[in-house]
Amino acid sequence: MSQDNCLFCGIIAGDIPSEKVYEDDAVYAFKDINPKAKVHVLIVPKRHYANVAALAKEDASLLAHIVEVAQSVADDAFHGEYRLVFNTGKDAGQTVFHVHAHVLTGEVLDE
Ligand code: IU
Repeated sequence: MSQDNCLFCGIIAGDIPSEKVYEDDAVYAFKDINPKAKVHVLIVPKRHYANVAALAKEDASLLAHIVEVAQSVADDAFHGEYRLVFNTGKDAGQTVFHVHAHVLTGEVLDE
């Protein structure tokens, strides 16, 4: 279910350009336009949830699937090691209110 005026719903629909990394029936993954690591991929569920707490409550197996996709991105990019971040709420740095996992990998990360 997509939501009007949602940037990531627009990316999933192909209305807004993105650099796709992976896609299946449930999720879409693409390169972050402002990368914070050598490899910075965003993984979003195709169904719109505002944040990770809503996703966990409504569909925990979809959240687990996002973790599996993150693992696979890092397996390809950097011997399976990665940082997985869900900014949750404006004051925590969330700017797009369609849940997305930041996968940071491809290099040794600062603490
Ligand atoms: P945040 O956790 O909501 O702050 O993350 C939003 C991310 O979406 C941020 O890292 C942006 O660089 C990224 N992004 C993008 O990849 N493509 C876009 O068209 C826009 C934002 I706007």
